[in-house]
Amino acid sequence: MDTASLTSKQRCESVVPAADFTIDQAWDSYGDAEHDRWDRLFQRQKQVTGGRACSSALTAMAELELSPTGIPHMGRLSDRLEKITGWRVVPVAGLVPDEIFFDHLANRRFPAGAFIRPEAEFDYLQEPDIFHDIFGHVPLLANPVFADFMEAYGKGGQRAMQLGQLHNLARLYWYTVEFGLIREEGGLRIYGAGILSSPQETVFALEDDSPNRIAFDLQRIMRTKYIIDDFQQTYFVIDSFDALLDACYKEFGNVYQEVKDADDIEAHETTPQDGLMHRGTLDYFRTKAGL
Ligand code: HBI
Ligand code: FE
Repeated sequence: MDTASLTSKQRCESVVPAADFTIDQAWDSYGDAEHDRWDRLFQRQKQVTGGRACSSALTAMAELELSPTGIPHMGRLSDRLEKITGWRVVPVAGLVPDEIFFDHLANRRFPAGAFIRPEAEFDYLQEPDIFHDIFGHVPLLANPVFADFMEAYGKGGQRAMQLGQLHNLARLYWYTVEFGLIREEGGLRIYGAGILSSPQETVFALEDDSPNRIAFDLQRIMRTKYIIDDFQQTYFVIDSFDALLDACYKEFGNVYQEVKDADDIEAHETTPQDGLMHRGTLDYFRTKAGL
């Protein structure tokens, strides 16, 4: 098949992955339109994350030479990242099975989608593409403490699967790695990749009165449900990456035991024990639901 005329999404869907679900990025086969789309996504997001992304992400962008000069070559990007924290970025066709995902993280390999979203999904897509994974996740992997957290998460994931409590750990990933906020000198900032790669949620997460903003609490997060197809109704705030790592550097087995029989908490709910930094009005969600 003439792969030159395929979009990167079609190519990813047609290749047979290796046993660890990695594929060849085939960097030479991206079309000009796809490189241009990366540049437009990058320029828009770079502009909106200024003053809103955490300082670590902003400095890493420069260190890793992430720029609007076309889709990055993951091997060359990994050579730069590896020098800083030992992490590499490995191309995959899309979501990989949990145990494969955890094994990669436990070995300092971040699986990144090798396809870029089609123009029709420019503003929102369900599945992580190369822009979400590289613009959203990779800069934080250059932060040594967060890099340690991500490796520990991978190892914790393997254990959670053995205990059958993966859903508790997936919530930790969701409310930190994907949608986490951090307190900095100048105020709240973003480190979650799902926010960093979304122009609308970058503003909403920090500035809208609708969502709750609650101080990070490991057990509380593991009990909290989340929504996947809209802005978050609650964001959790860490004081620092050291605080996140310290909170998670404990025997997860005990934590799983503690949350095992506890009731789930709905995504929009607050509880009396919460370190409530902002009680959301939930207006955005009520309007959306036509309430
Ligand atoms: N696969 N490529 C990819 N990227 C992810 O972020 C990802 C995944 N598989 C599973 C997964 N995330 C989540 O279930 C994690 O919470 C484990
Ligand atoms: Fe992600």
